Amino acid sequence: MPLSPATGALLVPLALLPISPPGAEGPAAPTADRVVDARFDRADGFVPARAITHAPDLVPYGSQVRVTVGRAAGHTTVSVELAGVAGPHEFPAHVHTGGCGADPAASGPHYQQVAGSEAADNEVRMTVRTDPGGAGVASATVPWEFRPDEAHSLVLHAGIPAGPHAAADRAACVDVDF
Ligand SMILES: [Cu+2]
Repeated sequence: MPLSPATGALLVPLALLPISPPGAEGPAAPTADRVVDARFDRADGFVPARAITHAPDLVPYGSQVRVTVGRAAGHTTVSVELAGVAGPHEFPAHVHTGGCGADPAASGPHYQQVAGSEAADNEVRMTVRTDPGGAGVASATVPWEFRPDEAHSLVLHAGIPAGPHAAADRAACVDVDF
């Protein structure tokens, strides 16, 4: 069905509204923070979710996440804010290479700046410690910038001591194009 002229006239100005803060425009864009706000949902929903929970007991449907990626002077800072999740709890959080999927393993291995390096800051890792109300914040800064199109998710691990890197330990996943 074609849009009525009135509807079209309304849509065009809305589409042109700036969605970034004024400072994010123009040449300054590469240093602007990138923000992903999402609510965790099931992986097999009718509308593909940007944030998927694999463990609703720890990360309930509807709980919230904000991931902020900031770059400055060759450094990258990744911040994670959680609300409405289990607490108090410690969620190890890492940047992974793959996108999120119904299979927790879809997010793939950790992104590494230098493949195979054991350097402490070779990966983006942090631990989000939530309060009794299920809110928590953490951030990590590394002295490099992501290679384009090689890091696609932030994974929240359940923090199960027996399996820190098993797919079963992946409690939730957020799609972020770092
Ligand atoms: Cu991980």
